[in-house]
Amino acid sequence: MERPVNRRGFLKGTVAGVASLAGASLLGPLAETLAAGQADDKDRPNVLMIAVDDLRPQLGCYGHEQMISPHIDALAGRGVLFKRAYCQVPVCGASRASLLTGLRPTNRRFVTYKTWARKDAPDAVSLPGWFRRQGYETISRGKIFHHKTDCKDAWSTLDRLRGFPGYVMAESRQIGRAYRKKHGNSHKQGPATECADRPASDYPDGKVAERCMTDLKRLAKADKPFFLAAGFHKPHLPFAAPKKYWDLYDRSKIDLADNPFAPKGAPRQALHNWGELRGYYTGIPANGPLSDVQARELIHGYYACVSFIDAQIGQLLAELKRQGLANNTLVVLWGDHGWNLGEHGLWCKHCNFETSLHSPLIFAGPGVAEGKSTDALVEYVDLYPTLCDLAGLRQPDHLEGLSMAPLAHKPDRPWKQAVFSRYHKGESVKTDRYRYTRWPRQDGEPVHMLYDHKTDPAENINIAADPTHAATVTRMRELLAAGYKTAVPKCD
Ligand SMILES: [Ca+2]
Repeated sequence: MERPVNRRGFLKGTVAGVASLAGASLLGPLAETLAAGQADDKDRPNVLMIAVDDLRPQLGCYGHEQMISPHIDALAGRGVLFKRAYCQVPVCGASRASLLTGLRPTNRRFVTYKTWARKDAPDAVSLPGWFRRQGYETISRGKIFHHKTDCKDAWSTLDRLRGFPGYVMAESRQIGRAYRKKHGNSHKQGPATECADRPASDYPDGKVAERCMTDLKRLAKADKPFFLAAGFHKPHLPFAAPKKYWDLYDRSKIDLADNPFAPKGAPRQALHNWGELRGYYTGIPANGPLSDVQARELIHGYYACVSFIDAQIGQLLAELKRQGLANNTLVVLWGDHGWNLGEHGLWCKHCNFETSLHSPLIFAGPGVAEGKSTDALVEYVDLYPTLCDLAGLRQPDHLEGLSMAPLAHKPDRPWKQAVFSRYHKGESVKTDRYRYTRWPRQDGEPVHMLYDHKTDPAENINIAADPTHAATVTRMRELLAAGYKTAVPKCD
């Protein structure tokens, strides 16, 4: 059931959004005023942006019944769950830089985890920077940009807690130090998992939640709107979470991936040796698969971290409500990319499969339908224009995404034909039915893969070389070449 929206909420949530598609002149003076960013500051909704590092849609609200994520599920229950949202780049720094600048990756821009938004896109005003210019108090807690000082002028307050690796046990840290010393490699870490009988407040992510709750108490009395960004570090490796969240799951009942093998016919460019995980002191070989025991422990750790962060988010949202802010605060939750939990024989992100690209996205608040979900294809580059529209701010000219505000109000409307992602030189496009990924040709032969999500949703058989699918390959290749500007929905 949709929440009744008042006139202001409706205008902010829908008409201003449609304005970006159809032209503000059709929509009347109040909508134009809001769309043009001329409303009074005090009338604007606040924004609570919740970023969760390495969170794939492994949540109850995405149909994973074994997951214990009641607070994120409840957030979806009072907003819109985007069931088919995709990151632009499946690696932390690049994904965040793209999302937070509203620009898409290229083969030169937003490539690796070390990406700096400010260096790769020096002329683009970032999402928090744009809100700050419009009179918002902007606060960053925890991990928002990958680098703590990236676009630092975007924030009224910048508080980057030391969140990595996030161990709480001295023993874990000592193992890490010894491992680095032994290998002479600063990237070596301690154990890949840590289960400690310690309170959330001992962890960086517990502190992120606590400090954001303190912010909300103060902001509730402030005379200007806020943009509060809460950046949680887990479930990024290492999977360090309080024991009580490990205890939520029975390890013996945790299922392993049912496709722990490379897809049939996948090119070598599609796969990797999950070097990120192999850098942890886990006793795993430098090459080759994990044992089932190790795989099950890692999945258990990932689940524990998801439930741990879910609890922190629950506290934050409860404080939002306690302070009387829930009705006038837009809440958006995103991961920053997907994660492989053994599917395709892979761990971590860094690839062009659904497991790495499919990402969680939930919107709730004024102008957003209540308790709805949508199958529309959307992208993380769409977040920036969406938040502008829902807050009644004009969009800056450089944005390359499309506002989802019309979709947030009416989740079943027709939407994009395709969404686009890339990882290094592999460019990928997803339509309703297919995912096609292409790398630069080698030796005159195309290097590509095509998956039919209708018959093969787990992406186990690359059908790009199958002559019966030649027409689809051609169509997908043309779609990839035509790019995102041709894949937008038609106005209605
Ligand atoms: Ca990440």
